[in-house]
Amino acid sequence: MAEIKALIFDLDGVIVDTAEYHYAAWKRLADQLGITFTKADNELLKGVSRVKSFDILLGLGPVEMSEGEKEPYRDQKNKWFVEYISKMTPADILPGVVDFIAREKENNRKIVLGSASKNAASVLKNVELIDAFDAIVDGTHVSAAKPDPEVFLKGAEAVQVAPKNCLVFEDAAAGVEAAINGDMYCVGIGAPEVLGKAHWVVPGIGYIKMEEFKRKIESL
Ligand code: B16
Ligand code: MG
Repeated sequence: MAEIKALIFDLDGVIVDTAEYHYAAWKRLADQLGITFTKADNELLKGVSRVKSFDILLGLGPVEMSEGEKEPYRDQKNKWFVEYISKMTPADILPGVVDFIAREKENNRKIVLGSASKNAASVLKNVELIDAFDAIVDGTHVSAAKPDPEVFLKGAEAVQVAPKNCLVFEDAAAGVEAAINGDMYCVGIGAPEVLGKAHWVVPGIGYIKMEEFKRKIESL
Protein backbone atom coordinates (compact mmCIF):
# COMPACT_ATOMS: atom_id res chain seq x y z
CA MET A 1 0.00 0.00 0.00
CA ALA A 2 1.02 3.61 -0.58
CA GLU A 3 2.39 5.50 2.42
CA ILE A 4 -0.21 7.60 4.28
CA LYS A 5 1.03 11.21 4.45
CA ALA A 6 -2.23 13.11 5.06
CA LEU A 7 -5.34 12.38 7.10
CA ILE A 8 -8.51 14.12 5.90
CA PHE A 9 -11.35 14.35 8.42
CA ASP A 10 -15.01 14.97 7.77
CA LEU A 11 -16.44 17.15 10.58
CA ASP A 12 -20.01 16.23 11.48
CA GLY A 13 -20.14 12.63 12.72
CA VAL A 14 -16.36 12.20 12.80
CA ILE A 15 -14.88 15.00 14.96
CA VAL A 16 -18.08 16.29 16.60
CA ASP A 17 -21.73 15.35 16.48
CA THR A 18 -23.31 18.50 15.06
CA ALA A 19 -26.09 16.36 13.52
CA GLU A 20 -28.18 16.89 16.66
CA TYR A 21 -27.93 20.69 16.25
CA HIS A 22 -28.73 20.46 12.53
CA TYR A 23 -31.73 18.34 13.52
CA ALA A 24 -32.95 20.79 16.18
CA ALA A 25 -32.73 23.70 13.72
CA TRP A 26 -34.39 21.88 10.79
CA LYS A 27 -37.09 20.57 13.15
CA ARG A 28 -37.86 24.11 14.33
CA LEU A 29 -38.25 25.19 10.70
CA ALA A 30 -40.31 22.12 9.77
CA ASP A 31 -42.69 22.76 12.70
CA GLN A 32 -43.11 26.36 11.52
CA LEU A 33 -43.94 25.12 8.00
CA GLY A 34 -46.26 22.35 9.21
CA ILE A 35 -44.00 19.56 7.90
CA THR A 36 -43.51 16.38 9.95
CA PHE A 37 -39.76 15.87 10.41
CA THR A 38 -38.35 13.00 12.48
CA LYS A 39 -34.89 11.90 13.64
CA ALA A 40 -35.05 9.19 10.98
CA ASP A 41 -35.68 11.87 8.33
CA ASN A 42 -32.62 13.73 9.64
CA GLU A 43 -30.43 10.79 8.57
CA LEU A 44 -31.17 11.79 4.96
CA LEU A 45 -29.45 15.14 5.54
CA LYS A 46 -26.12 13.88 6.90
CA GLY A 47 -23.21 15.05 4.74
CA VAL A 48 -25.67 16.85 2.42
CA SER A 49 -25.37 20.61 1.69
CA ARG A 50 -27.77 23.13 3.27
CA VAL A 51 -29.45 23.88 -0.07
CA LYS A 52 -30.05 20.21 -0.83
CA SER A 53 -31.11 19.51 2.78
CA PHE A 54 -33.92 22.08 2.57
CA ASP A 55 -35.15 20.57 -0.70
CA ILE A 56 -35.25 17.13 0.95
CA LEU A 57 -37.17 18.59 3.91
CA LEU A 58 -39.69 20.27 1.58
CA GLY A 59 -40.13 16.92 -0.17
CA LEU A 60 -41.45 15.47 3.10
CA GLY A 61 -44.49 17.73 3.29
CA PRO A 62 -47.19 19.53 1.35
CA VAL A 63 -45.42 22.90 1.12
CA GLU A 64 -44.69 24.21 -2.40
CA MET A 65 -42.04 26.93 -2.77
CA SER A 66 -40.31 28.62 -5.70
CA GLU A 67 -36.47 28.76 -5.78
CA GLY A 68 -36.58 32.47 -4.96
CA GLU A 69 -38.62 31.95 -1.80
CA LYS A 70 -36.28 29.38 -0.26
CA GLU A 71 -33.30 31.44 0.84
CA PRO A 72 -34.84 33.23 3.87
CA TYR A 73 -35.88 29.85 5.28
CA ARG A 74 -32.39 28.38 4.83
CA ASP A 75 -30.94 31.52 6.45
CA GLN A 76 -33.30 31.20 9.40
CA LYS A 77 -32.30 27.54 9.90
CA ASN A 78 -28.64 28.56 9.80
CA LYS A 79 -29.20 31.34 12.38
CA TRP A 80 -30.64 28.79 14.81
CA PHE A 81 -27.83 26.33 14.03
CA VAL A 82 -25.16 29.01 14.66
CA GLU A 83 -26.86 29.85 17.96
CA TYR A 84 -26.68 26.17 19.02
CA ILE A 85 -23.05 25.64 17.99
CA SER A 86 -21.98 28.83 19.78
CA LYS A 87 -22.48 26.88 23.01
CA MET A 88 -20.14 24.03 21.96
CA THR A 89 -16.97 23.45 23.99
CA PRO A 90 -14.01 21.01 23.81
CA ALA A 91 -16.23 18.56 25.74
CA ASP A 92 -18.22 18.11 22.49
CA ILE A 93 -15.28 16.53 20.65
CA LEU A 94 -16.00 12.85 20.02
CA PRO A 95 -14.03 10.25 22.05
CA GLY A 96 -10.46 9.53 20.97
CA VAL A 97 -10.22 12.38 18.42
CA VAL A 98 -7.83 14.67 20.32
CA ASP A 99 -5.36 11.88 21.17
CA PHE A 100 -5.50 10.41 17.66
CA ILE A 101 -4.76 13.75 16.00
CA ALA A 102 -1.93 14.53 18.46
CA ARG A 103 -0.35 11.10 17.84
CA GLU A 104 -0.59 11.39 14.06
CA LYS A 105 0.88 14.90 14.07
CA GLU A 106 3.88 13.42 15.89
CA ASN A 107 4.06 10.85 13.10
CA ASN A 108 4.41 13.80 10.70
CA ARG A 109 1.11 13.21 8.95
CA LYS A 110 -0.74 16.30 7.73
CA ILE A 111 -4.09 16.93 9.40
CA VAL A 112 -6.80 18.24 7.04
CA LEU A 113 -10.53 19.01 7.30
CA GLY A 114 -12.87 18.11 4.41
CA SER A 115 -16.42 19.10 5.31
CA ALA A 116 -19.58 20.15 3.46
CA SER A 117 -20.41 22.62 6.23
CA LYS A 118 -20.08 26.37 5.76
CA ASN A 119 -19.83 26.61 9.55
CA ALA A 120 -16.87 24.23 9.90
CA ALA A 121 -14.32 26.87 10.96
CA SER A 122 -16.68 28.24 13.66
CA VAL A 123 -17.27 24.75 15.05
CA LEU A 124 -13.53 24.01 15.17
CA LYS A 125 -12.89 27.36 16.89
CA ASN A 126 -15.60 26.72 19.47
CA VAL A 127 -14.24 23.28 20.36
CA GLU A 128 -10.68 24.72 20.35
CA LEU A 129 -9.35 22.33 17.72
CA ILE A 130 -8.75 24.74 14.85
CA ASP A 131 -4.99 25.06 15.44
CA ALA A 132 -4.51 21.30 15.04
CA PHE A 133 -5.32 21.52 11.31
CA ASP A 134 -2.75 22.12 8.57
CA ALA A 135 -5.57 22.91 6.09
CA ILE A 136 -9.32 23.41 6.21
CA VAL A 137 -11.52 22.86 3.16
CA ASP A 138 -15.24 23.32 3.78
CA GLY A 139 -18.54 24.29 2.17
CA THR A 140 -17.25 27.81 1.53
CA HIS A 141 -14.48 26.49 -0.78
CA VAL A 142 -16.20 23.91 -2.95
CA SER A 143 -18.86 23.94 -5.66
CA ALA A 144 -19.52 20.20 -6.09
CA ALA A 145 -21.06 18.21 -3.24
CA LYS A 146 -19.93 14.75 -2.07
CA PRO A 147 -19.86 12.11 -3.68
CA ASP A 148 -17.86 14.43 -5.95
CA PRO A 149 -14.29 14.26 -4.58
CA GLU A 150 -13.65 18.04 -4.92
CA VAL A 151 -13.53 18.76 -1.17
CA PHE A 152 -10.98 16.01 -0.50
CA LEU A 153 -8.88 16.73 -3.61
CA LYS A 154 -8.65 20.41 -2.58
CA GLY A 155 -7.62 19.28 0.92
CA ALA A 156 -4.85 17.06 -0.50
CA GLU A 157 -3.67 19.87 -2.75
CA ALA A 158 -3.58 22.34 0.16
CA VAL A 159 -0.99 20.20 1.96
CA GLN A 160 0.71 19.09 -1.29
CA VAL A 161 0.08 15.39 -0.83
CA ALA A 162 -0.96 13.11 -3.73
CA PRO A 163 -4.47 11.58 -3.40
CA LYS A 164 -3.05 8.06 -3.21
CA ASN A 165 -1.19 9.07 -0.03
CA CYS A 166 -4.37 10.36 1.68
CA LEU A 167 -6.67 8.62 4.12
CA VAL A 168 -10.19 10.03 4.60
CA PHE A 169 -12.41 9.52 7.68
CA GLU A 170 -16.13 9.75 6.83
CA ASP A 171 -19.47 8.94 8.47
CA ALA A 172 -21.72 9.46 5.41
CA ALA A 173 -22.09 7.04 2.46
CA ALA A 174 -21.73 9.94 -0.02
CA GLY A 175 -18.50 10.97 1.72
CA VAL A 176 -17.05 7.45 1.50
CA GLU A 177 -17.88 7.45 -2.22
CA ALA A 178 -16.22 10.87 -2.60
CA ALA A 179 -12.99 9.53 -1.07
CA ILE A 180 -13.02 6.45 -3.30
CA ASN A 181 -13.83 8.63 -6.35
CA GLY A 182 -10.79 10.75 -5.42
CA ASP A 183 -8.56 7.63 -5.40
CA MET A 184 -7.97 7.89 -1.65
CA TYR A 185 -8.08 5.39 1.18
CA CYS A 186 -11.16 5.65 3.39
CA VAL A 187 -12.14 4.57 6.89
CA GLY A 188 -15.89 4.68 7.50
CA ILE A 189 -17.01 5.87 10.93
CA GLY A 190 -20.31 4.19 11.76
CA ALA A 191 -22.24 1.17 10.51
CA PRO A 192 -20.74 -1.30 7.97
CA GLU A 193 -24.21 -1.70 6.36
CA VAL A 194 -24.15 1.99 5.35
CA LEU A 195 -20.42 2.50 4.76
CA GLY A 196 -19.58 -0.79 3.05
CA LYS A 197 -17.58 0.87 0.26
CA ALA A 198 -14.91 2.04 2.74
CA HIS A 199 -11.65 0.08 3.11
CA TRP A 200 -12.36 -0.38 6.83
CA VAL A 201 -15.32 0.57 9.05
CA VAL A 202 -15.01 1.34 12.79
CA PRO A 203 -17.51 2.80 15.31
CA GLY A 204 -15.38 5.88 16.10
CA ILE A 205 -11.96 7.51 15.66
CA GLY A 206 -10.96 6.19 19.11
CA TYR A 207 -10.94 2.66 17.67
CA ILE A 208 -8.31 3.35 15.01
CA LYS A 209 -4.73 2.20 15.18
CA MET A 210 -2.80 2.96 12.01
CA GLU A 211 -0.88 -0.34 12.25
CA GLU A 212 -4.18 -2.21 12.22
CA PHE A 213 -5.35 -0.14 9.24
CA LYS A 214 -2.20 -1.10 7.30
CA ARG A 215 -2.73 -4.79 8.08
CA LYS A 216 -6.36 -4.46 6.98
CA ILE A 217 -5.42 -2.84 3.64
CA GLU A 218 -2.71 -5.37 2.96
CA SER A 219 -5.17 -8.22 3.52
CA LEU A 220 -7.69 -6.83 0.97
P1 B16 B 1 -24.01 23.96 6.89
P2 B16 B 1 -20.03 17.28 7.18
C1 B16 B 1 -22.39 18.48 6.81
O1 B16 B 1 -21.18 18.37 7.50
C2 B16 B 1 -23.54 17.93 7.66
O2 B16 B 1 -23.38 16.52 7.86
C3 B16 B 1 -24.86 18.17 6.97
O3 B16 B 1 -25.93 17.68 7.76
C4 B16 B 1 -25.03 19.68 6.71
O4 B16 B 1 -26.26 19.94 6.03
C5 B16 B 1 -23.85 20.16 5.88
O5 B16 B 1 -22.64 19.87 6.58
C6 B16 B 1 -23.91 21.65 5.59
O6 B16 B 1 -23.81 22.36 6.77
O7 B16 B 1 -25.47 24.24 6.84
O8 B16 B 1 -23.35 24.26 8.22
O9 B16 B 1 -23.23 24.58 5.74
O10 B16 B 1 -20.57 15.94 7.59
O11 B16 B 1 -19.70 17.35 5.69
O12 B16 B 1 -18.89 17.75 8.03
MG1 MG C 1 -20.27 13.82 8.22
